[in-house]
Amino acid sequence: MGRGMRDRILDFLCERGTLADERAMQYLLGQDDPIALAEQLLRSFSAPPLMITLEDVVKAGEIARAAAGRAVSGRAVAPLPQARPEAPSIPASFMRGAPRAADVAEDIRVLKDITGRSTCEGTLADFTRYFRHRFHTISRILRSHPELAGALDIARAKKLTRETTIIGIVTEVRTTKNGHRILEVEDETDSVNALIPADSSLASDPIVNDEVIGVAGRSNDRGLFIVKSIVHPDIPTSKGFPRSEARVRVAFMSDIHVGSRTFLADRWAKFKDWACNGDEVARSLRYLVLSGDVVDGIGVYPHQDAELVIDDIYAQYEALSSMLRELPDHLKVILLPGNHDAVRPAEPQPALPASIQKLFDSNVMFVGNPVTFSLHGVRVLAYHGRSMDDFVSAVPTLSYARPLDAMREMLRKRHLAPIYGGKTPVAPEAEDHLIVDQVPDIFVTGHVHAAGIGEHRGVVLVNSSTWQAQTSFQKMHNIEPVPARLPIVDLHTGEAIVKSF
Ligand code: D5M
Ligand code: ZN
Ligand code: FE
Repeated sequence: MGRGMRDRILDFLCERGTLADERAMQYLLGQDDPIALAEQLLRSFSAPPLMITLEDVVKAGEIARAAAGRAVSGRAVAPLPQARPEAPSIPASFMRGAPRAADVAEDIRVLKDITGRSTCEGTLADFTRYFRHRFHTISRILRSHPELAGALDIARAKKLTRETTIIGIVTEVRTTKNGHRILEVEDETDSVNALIPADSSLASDPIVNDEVIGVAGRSNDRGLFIVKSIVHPDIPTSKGFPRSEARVRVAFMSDIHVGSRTFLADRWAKFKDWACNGDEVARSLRYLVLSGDVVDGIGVYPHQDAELVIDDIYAQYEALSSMLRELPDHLKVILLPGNHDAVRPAEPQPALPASIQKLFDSNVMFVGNPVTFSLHGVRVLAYHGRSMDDFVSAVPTLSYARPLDAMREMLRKRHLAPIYGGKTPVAPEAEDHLIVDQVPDIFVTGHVHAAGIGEHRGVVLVNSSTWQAQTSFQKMHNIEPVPARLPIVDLHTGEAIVKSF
């Protein structure tokens, strides 16, 4: 179908306050009746997103299929393009000079963890207090930026016509028919519609609901605040790596999904053999961080029971415990929960309960999700990463295949899960524990079953891999996992590698 249909679809979506990204558009164009499908698609949202993605289309199709008991369209959805990061070969510098981890005393300090400190009951007062804490904490970070030192209350800035700066929480993001973006920005005094012109270079900045930003611009006579620039809190540019004295290494895993039919026992066996009898790198591993979804759990997604080989939650953790027991004694395991684990799903999640902890040896330490701890003075922020589901659906330029990009946004926004009310359940604690208040040296997430290492302003980024092959649920969602990769970071140099099994 030609341009005519593309324009009709765009007009149809625009009139309803939304747009489709290119892949969603291509999919719609390939259908027999794109407008009817688009209409059906819009019905699947309580409020349409700024930009509809292919994932949204696929999901809406599944919901419709389940409801109608038949396919929306006979045609198959083209598989999503996936990046397949190949592990770089391990550099020689990583192979030499590291001490044996067994000779280095453990040095772990937990710096921030909700475990045992949860106070929230989920009342309306809790929510108000939660958002006020978010606003104040991130505002303080923003005010340390010289361009925001003189930021005004929104009520005052609305009365002035000269250029001013404001700080507020984004309560809504929408796009006008003409492609301008309007952010509703609120502080404790008032709120204002801030307009980002369609031709502005800021148009591609991924701004999401409930993040706190600084805005420079000026009020016009029609009550709009015309945006000149946007300031994200971000982290300082000048951060160096702290270089621990001990040259030991930390390895990262997540999403082992023990109990699942698709758990990759053979790849795990290769990892275990290497960890126990391997090279100098294996011998230099002192810590293993498990960032959630360590077991598959029970009843986490529809018809999961058909995909389980261990259908008892305790038996799943017992199996994991046996696997960890076979690893070298000096490898200290730090374990946080994810959305498949047996603890409340609302974030911040406390550590697994005592009834599960007692199944493990003392070399396993249980912490909450997220958690900040230090290893030999190197600060690690570990977060399972559920909010990436919300980032990927809210921001067209982010994808499941590129988790490091979403992680960079978390650091820029100084918040692990800014979007409230999406797929990530957030508990309104007295303080917002998902704020990145202390700048980490290493930031790790899992959840998306990819693998990668990177860097953002001196912070080492790690997305840890899975030990589970594609499930039928992931197949439906076109999620192509990159399993059995082990990111490893040197605590002395900050150097990171990924080893494949
Ligand atoms: O998540 C495994 C993968 O599946 C990860 O990429 C997120 C994705 N995922 C999880 N839940 C959903 C829903 N509801 N829609 C789309 N994609 C999803 P895991 O946490 O292991 O199940
Ligand atoms: Zn997972
Ligand atoms: Fe997960």
